[in-house]
Amino acid sequence: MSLTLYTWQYCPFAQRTRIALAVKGIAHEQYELDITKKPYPDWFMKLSPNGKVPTLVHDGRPLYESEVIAEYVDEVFDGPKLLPQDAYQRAIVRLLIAYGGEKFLPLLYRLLRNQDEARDEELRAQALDAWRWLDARLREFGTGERFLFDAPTLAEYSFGPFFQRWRIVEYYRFFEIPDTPEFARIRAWRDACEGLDVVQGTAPSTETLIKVYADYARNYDNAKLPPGSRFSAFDTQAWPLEDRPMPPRGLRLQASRQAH
Ligand SMILES: N[C@@H](CCC(=O)N[C@@H](CS)C(=O)NCC(=O)O)C(=O)O
Repeated sequence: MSLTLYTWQYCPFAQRTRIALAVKGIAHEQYELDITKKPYPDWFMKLSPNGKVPTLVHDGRPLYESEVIAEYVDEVFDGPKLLPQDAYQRAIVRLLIAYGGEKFLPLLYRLLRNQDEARDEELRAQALDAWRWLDARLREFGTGERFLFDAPTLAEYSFGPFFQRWRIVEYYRFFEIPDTPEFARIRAWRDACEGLDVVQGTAPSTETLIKVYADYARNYDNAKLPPGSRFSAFDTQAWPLEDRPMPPRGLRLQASRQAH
């Protein structure tokens, strides 16, 4: 059996795949794609026509989209189940994951990339609505104390990486979840997801994520070079993380131009 994961260590979706493989205990090769070097090699585009990590190649057969990969891995390999046995619970896990990809994460990027400080409050309020929605779903469908159900599932393994990335927005856009009863369930779930060993063990530190996503705070995504920068913040080879100071909180393009 051969299994190779094409990954990028800072990507929350690739982390979901790394978590799935770690929970199942599946030995595999890992190939770190340099997402700052475009166009990607032809051989990679043949495996992954959307040009995205994660991409998993199992016995020569490629697969992409982290949710699809996780379910495939769960079906094909032995080890602890990533999805619940119960069909209704499985559906709820998928429902939450769909919301994560379609709503929860895009709101994170919108707030992080916002350059108009006057709009921060509105975007923070929209983001809080999404957290509130999740809190309500956890109360509606959850049967667990801290996890959604009794034991972690793909819901926790998917949202763990997302919650870790919300820390970036706390830093750059002063986003906070109010410490009120209204958010008690989602806070407890966030802490439970982030606290899982497998989530922590597959993620860079918060400080590293803050440094790597500094260009997003200046609205330059996916390794695009902001004016005046020699290197993309994604380019940890050309610009080693240990050589970088912590970027200022509230960073935006305008502020960073003034700073240099
Ligand atoms: N829906 C995809 C999203 C994957 C994704 O957006 N990966 C990003 C890194 S976080 C990527 O490969 N970006 C490279 C590019 O767009 O060039 C999944 O769940 O796998």
